[in-house]
Formats: sequence, C-alpha cells, structure tokens
Amino acid sequence: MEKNNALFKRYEGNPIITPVKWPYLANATFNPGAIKHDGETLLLVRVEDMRGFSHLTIARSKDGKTNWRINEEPLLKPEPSIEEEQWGLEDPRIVYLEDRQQYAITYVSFSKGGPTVSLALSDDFKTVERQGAMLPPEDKDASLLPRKINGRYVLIHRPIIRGEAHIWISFSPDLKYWGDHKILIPVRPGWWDCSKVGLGPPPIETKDGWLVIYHGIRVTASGSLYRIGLALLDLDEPWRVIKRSDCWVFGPRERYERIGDVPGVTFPTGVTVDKKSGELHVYYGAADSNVCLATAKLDKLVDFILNNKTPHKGELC
Ligand code: M1P
Repeated sequence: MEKNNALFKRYEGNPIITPVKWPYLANATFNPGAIKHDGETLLLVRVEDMRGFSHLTIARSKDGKTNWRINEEPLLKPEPSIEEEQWGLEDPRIVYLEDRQQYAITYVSFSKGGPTVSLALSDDFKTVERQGAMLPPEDKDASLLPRKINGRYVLIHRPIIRGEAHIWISFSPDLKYWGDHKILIPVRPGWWDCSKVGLGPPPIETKDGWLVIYHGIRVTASGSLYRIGLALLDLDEPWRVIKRSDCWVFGPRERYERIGDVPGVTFPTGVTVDKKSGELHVYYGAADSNVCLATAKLDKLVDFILNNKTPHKGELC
C-alpha cells in the first residue's frame, strides 16, 4: 500500500500491460512512450520478440489504466534496409511538436555500430516518416522539447563518452544538424545515481521550469539498481539546471519491479498530464518485463524539488 503523502503512487492494477495478454507472441512489453491522442492515452510499447529484438506497437486506453486495445501490427519495426536498426528499436519518447503540428518519436535504434537515437515524425500514428539517426552511437534516452527555444529544437539525450554516461543537451535549427552540445545532468560519484543517468519521459513544462524525471543507476554486487530522480531546468535557458533532487523519489520495491528479465529496474519513459487536476500518469518499464503506472501531482513534485525537501517517512515509494 502507498502512503497518502507518497510523491508517486503505484496504480493498484499494476502491471497494466504484460506479454501474457499481448495479442501476439512476445517475451517482454515495457518502456513505453506515452501521449494523449484523440482523447485517449496512447502508449507506444517496446515489444521484445523471441530473438531478443524489439519493435514498437501502439496500445490505447480511454482512462490510461485499463482496457488497453493493442494493435496487431507494429508502428515501427526494424527495416532490413536500414543499417542502424538491424538489432531492433527500443525505448521511445513522444512529444507533439507545436511548430510542425506533428508527433516526434525519438527511439533507440540498435545495431552492430552500437545504440543510437533516431527520429520519426507522424501526423496520426497510422503512418510514420523516418528521419534517420540524429547523432552517432553510443546514444540513448532521448527526447525533444515540444517547442523551439530561441528558434532551435532542443534534444536531451544520453551519449556515452569515454565510458561516462551523463545527460546532455543539444540544439538544431532543422532537426537534422545538431550542435552546441553540453552536459546537462552529470552522474554523481558516490551517490545513488553514480554509474549512469538517463532522461525518463519528455520534460514537462511548468511555470517554474521544465520538470525532468530521470533514471539514475548504481551498479551493485548483484546487478544494477534503476531509481528515479527529479530536476528542474530553466524555462528559457533549459541548459541551466535550477535544482536537482538529492534523493531518489521512486525505485524498485514491488515484486513486479524486483522479479523479471532485469531485476531492480524502474524505467519511466512516458507521461501524460491532466491539465485540470494536475495529475501525472507516469508509465514505466518494470524489470524490463512489463508496463506499470504511477501517479503523481505536478505541483507536489515541483514544490518538492524547488524547496529542496528531504523526504519524510512515507513520502517516497
Ligand atoms: O536494463 C535496464 C535498462 O538498460 C538500458 O538503460 P541504460 O542504458 O540507461 O542503462 C536500456 O537498454 C533500457 O532499455 C533498459 O530498460
């Protein structure tokens, strides 16, 4: 049971999507992109097949919790003619690009060359136009901001450079050529997020800044622990971090987060925001096996991080 004052509350019906109920044979269904579309919640779910390769398939629900209707065919699957995606497509993030009035899907395309971030654009989630790899490998955990800043698109992503896995920010005039790369959220030696960090869902615009939900990893004697932290970026200068939480705010605890293909993983990749109530639905992969849901209040998260709060007993899950 979650405490009433928990920042994130796990949905009692977790896991909400599993390979057992998937319409075709799948090993795992996890790490989905999420967006509101046609008045429903649309998840673009990473589906791992029995070869170990992933593709991306749409699931829809009216309340974002139950009665998921799953497409029979993937929206995006590895294309034999595209070199960088021979080993599959993983971990999508979705934003609606205001200036182009199109959905932008950033995902990891994986091949012998290493994982890298690719972009696809869609008007309707029926067809997609692939735009190709955005940056060279190794890169993952990427999302665009939904609007341009000072006339440029903004990409937050996680390259690995000299073995270091920090979150970076990059800029482009046209979604094709990227530059002005800067480290945004570095790993913190010794801390819970010392080994690697990576962006979670697309950042959420609030009046106080862009709220970033990120995963931080500590490698332990029995494997890696994937927990969740928060940061707030300046609205107009998103390369400036206003605040970063000291503590993790969510992490593996339930059986479905502790048992699976990769135990000890909570990996959020999608979020929807109810503008009226300020409630977030955060969709996360649990143990690289299933899709789960946690809810949170946007104002509570911003207050927590702005006031650099130390959590009290019961506040964290
Ligand atoms: O197995 C846990 C996660 O590992 C990778 O994340 P990262 O590169 O940040 O360690 C990803 O491949 C992700 O898909 C997976 O859930």
